[in-house]
Amino acid sequence: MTRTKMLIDGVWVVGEGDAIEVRNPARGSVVGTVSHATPAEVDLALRAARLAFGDWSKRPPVERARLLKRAAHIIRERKSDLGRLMTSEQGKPVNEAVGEISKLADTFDFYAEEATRVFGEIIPNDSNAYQSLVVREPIGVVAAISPWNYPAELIGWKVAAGLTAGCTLVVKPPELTPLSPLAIMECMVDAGLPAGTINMVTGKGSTVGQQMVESDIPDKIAFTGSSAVGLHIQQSLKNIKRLSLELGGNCPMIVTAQANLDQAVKGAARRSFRNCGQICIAINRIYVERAAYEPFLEKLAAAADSLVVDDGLENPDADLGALCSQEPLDKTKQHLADALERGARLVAGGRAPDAPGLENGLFFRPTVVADCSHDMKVMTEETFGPLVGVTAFDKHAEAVRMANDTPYGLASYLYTKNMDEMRYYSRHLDYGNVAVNNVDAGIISAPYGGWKQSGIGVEHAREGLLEYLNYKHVRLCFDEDALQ
Ligand code: TAP
Repeated sequence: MTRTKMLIDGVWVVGEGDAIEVRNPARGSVVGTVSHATPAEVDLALRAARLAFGDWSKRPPVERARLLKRAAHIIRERKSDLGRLMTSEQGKPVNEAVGEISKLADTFDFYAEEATRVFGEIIPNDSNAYQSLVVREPIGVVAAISPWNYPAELIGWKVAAGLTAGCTLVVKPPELTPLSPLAIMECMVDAGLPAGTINMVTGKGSTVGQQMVESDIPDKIAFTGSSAVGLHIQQSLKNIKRLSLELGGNCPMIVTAQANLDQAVKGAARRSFRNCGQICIAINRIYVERAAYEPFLEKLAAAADSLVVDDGLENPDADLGALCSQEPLDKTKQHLADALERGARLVAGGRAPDAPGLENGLFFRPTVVADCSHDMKVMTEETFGPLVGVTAFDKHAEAVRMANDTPYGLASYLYTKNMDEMRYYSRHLDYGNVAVNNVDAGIISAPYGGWKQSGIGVEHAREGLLEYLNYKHVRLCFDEDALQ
């Protein structure tokens, strides 16, 4: 099997390191190989980005925007192939993968449009002889590192915002899903991105990623991944750099007795089980006001049982495909066993699907456990699998206390039709995102980031672009008297 090449300084290189096999988690078969980048190759990529920065950062924004729009167009043209490639390495059903590719193209278009709207400010001084200009300039070289659950989008947020700002990048895709990110790089090269502006080196985070973090070349690290690795990255920096960390979550949903129960159940099933729960903003735990508790549980169990779990290549519109690797599957089973041992009630799932043809894949049915308490892992740790815990509450203050009882602060969800409840909960939930009567907490046009151990900085929106820019204060002194 030929190795898929890495992109360094505009050249596709095989790489001199060991081969890494990429597997289809639905079948266990090898779908491709990539190289483990050597330290010299990582260094070459970082140096190429540094060299390319001079030209790229000086180009007029409209020119950078034109290239990003062309990349968006090419990505859309190739979305079916890119989607199938993603499914073959990540496991999500093809329709979902193609949807992710479309959102990636939208991200490029969004930031291409923002490119020409990076304004500065004019600030009056104490004396009329002076004026302060505040201008924004690109930070420099960015090392971008991202995980496997959304192989295209999470890289896209960094690449689109970074390139728009005038930065150059070296990207390390996840070891489990490097093929679709490399194919996206091909789109960018075909769009005409100059050599060195965007580079991609493959390999393990603990070596390739760590080298990028420790190198003194990048001016910024843009990282999405677990809180443990995010903290490790923060602690391993060897010089001062800008840092964005988009980290883990442990996201609560609150359903009051005033909610539209059918809508709440639909939202709960979607955000607990989409992408097999392997999403940082997945609903991990649900608190339901006691009057609505049993009806909600009954409907959620039925909704979970109705979801189709299948090989995502064979069945593009399945609801759930395979989990991406053994690790989230094992964690799901551990959290389920822990909950049942501590007295939770299994109301849906709890096992692998029994359909023929799925025996070699990493599949698990969407699973709901009820009557949970806060000593269970399902309620306090991020499962990152198709498992959700549910419990009842009596007082709104109690629901807020339980929802906030976590070191994380990424996203929270509320279902109610009562305006006072909307106001109360959205004010008291300690989260970077609160979605009310919907479960789409992250949209490209609004800032998206976590509080507490869920990270620092934001992605998406104008604010996500500002993360790649430095302020420069230019203080001007005029001499109007000389004109008299
Ligand atoms: P991690 O293990 O943290 O890996 C994320 C990335 O970091 C991978 O590319 C990994 O490389 C790399 N990495 C690992 N060790 C590194 C090191 N020492 N230095 C530099 N890079 C290193 O996360 P994961 O388990 O793959 O992803 C799931 C986690 O990501 C969850 O906690 C989830 O909540 C979080 N997540 C957060 C968000 C947002 S927006 N907040 C979005 C998606 C996911 P390899 O994989 O190649 O080893």
